[in-house]
Amino acid sequence: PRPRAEVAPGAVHVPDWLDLDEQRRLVEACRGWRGYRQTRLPNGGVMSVRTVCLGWHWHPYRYSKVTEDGSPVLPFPSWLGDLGQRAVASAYGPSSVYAPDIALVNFYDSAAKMGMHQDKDEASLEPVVSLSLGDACVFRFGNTSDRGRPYTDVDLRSGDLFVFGGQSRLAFHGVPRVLPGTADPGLGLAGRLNITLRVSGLPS
Ligand code: MD5
Ligand code: FE
Repeated sequence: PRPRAEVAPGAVHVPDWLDLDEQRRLVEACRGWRGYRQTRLPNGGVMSVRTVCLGWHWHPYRYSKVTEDGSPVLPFPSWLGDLGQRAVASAYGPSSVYAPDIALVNFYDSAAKMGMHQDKDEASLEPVVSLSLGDACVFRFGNTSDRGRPYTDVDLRSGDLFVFGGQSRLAFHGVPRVLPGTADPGLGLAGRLNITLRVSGLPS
């Protein structure tokens, strides 16, 4: 089995955190959330991942309660907050408290990538919880100064938990590639889903 690892201070990888039934239930939930879109960036680019947001909608580079077309953002379900609390307790210990109010759900087809970036649009520096489903990917975990080296490449597989907090919260990171065909056939998912849970720091 792959060991749990603190890749950098505050960045904890917990392989196989979700069992196959929990993964299936999360994939079903992801299928039920409608409105996956490719985000258009202010520089004219279009992201290759397809995203749906819960709780607060991410626009590059701010959060609001409405999507680009003016429809209300989907609600953030309380069960997902409970899952986030359990995730942070697994990574950091049972006394940690965590109350996320944003989920960004990203779907990667076999060609999708995410360039190196920082997650700094949240008004809170509480941790980000990442849950991976379906095909594995190469996750590139970098430094807090720039997009370049040093970085560490981590294999993120279906069911893995990654929690990014503390000194790692503002690290650059990205997904240089998905590894097509690596998902458990029993999951019924071609491609990769990633759920990130975050704390907005905004008034509800
Ligand atoms: C993904 N998603 O696999 C990644 C996993 C995103 C995004 O990057 O913004 O949707 S979440 C990785 C993450 C979040 C916050 C901090 C750090 C990594 N980090 O310090 O490396 O689709
Ligand atoms: Fe990110």
